[in-house]
Amino acid sequence: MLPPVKKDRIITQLPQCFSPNAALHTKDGFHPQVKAACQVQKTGTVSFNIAKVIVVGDVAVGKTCLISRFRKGAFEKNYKATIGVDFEMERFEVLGVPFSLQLWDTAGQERFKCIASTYYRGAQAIIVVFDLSSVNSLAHARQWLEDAMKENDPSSVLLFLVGTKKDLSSPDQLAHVEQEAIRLSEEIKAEYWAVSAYGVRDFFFRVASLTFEANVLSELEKTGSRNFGDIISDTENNHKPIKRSSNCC
Ligand SMILES: Nc1nc2c(ncn2[C@@H]2O[C@H](COP(=O)(O)OP(=O)(O)OP(=O)(O)O)[C@@H](O)[C@H]2O)c(=O)[nH]1
Ligand SMILES: [Mg+2]
Repeated sequence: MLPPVKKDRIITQLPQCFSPNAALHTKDGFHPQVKAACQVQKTGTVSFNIAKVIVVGDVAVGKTCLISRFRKGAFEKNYKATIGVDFEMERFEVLGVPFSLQLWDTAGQERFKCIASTYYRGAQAIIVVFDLSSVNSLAHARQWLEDAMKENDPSSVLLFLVGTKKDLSSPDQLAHVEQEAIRLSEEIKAEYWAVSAYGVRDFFFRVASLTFEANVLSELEKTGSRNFGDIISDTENNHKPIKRSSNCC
């Protein structure tokens, strides 16, 4: 039997996006259907209590630090390249329902790309990481996304574009790169975040909340409780449609 979820992994409210200009949606709470389903404990089955998340991006942009900072609260200064792929599981409780993120941390080094890409399939969220102090790493983000999308269903996967090493950028540099990153996020329908390895909790809470919400809505659709298409294009409620075509990049 699993131990209870840690107190600091309990999510009772939808965390806000980083930038309303580049968000998957800007509603200030979980979808009413999701809240209702959780209340009546329709969500107690296992099929959507877990989400696979893959983390991709150039070498040394900070993918491993992003995850380890959240999981262990530690920041590793010395660079240790990921070999192939690493796997971590993080448990949450969202609206009273146990929920886990399977975090797949892939290697950025070219020579491991082939191995790492075999783990891309079946992702519910893709986190494309770039270094805010390296414009090149942002330019490569599109290619990472394209590769990861080949193995996934573009109409349902949630995308996050995350700039790391915020602490290393000057305000001017940051403003310039962020403008580009937000433009790209809008284009590929990703949610944009800028973080440093010193503070990543809000970001992972948002990933957990949005994947949870998407899983529950998808399950409700499967069971015929409502039409999923109505939810994601509900612009009246500030939902931005997340449906995208397979040639989005
Ligand atoms: N200052 C600063 N350094 C960071 C930050 N995040 C990562 N680093 C440093 O960047 C280097 C690379 O970090 P990793 O997390 O190992 O990079 P990675 O993307 O996992 O690299 P690969 O596994 O080779 O693809 C390390 O030396 C980290 O200490 C950050 O937010 N701020
Ligand atoms: Mg790594």
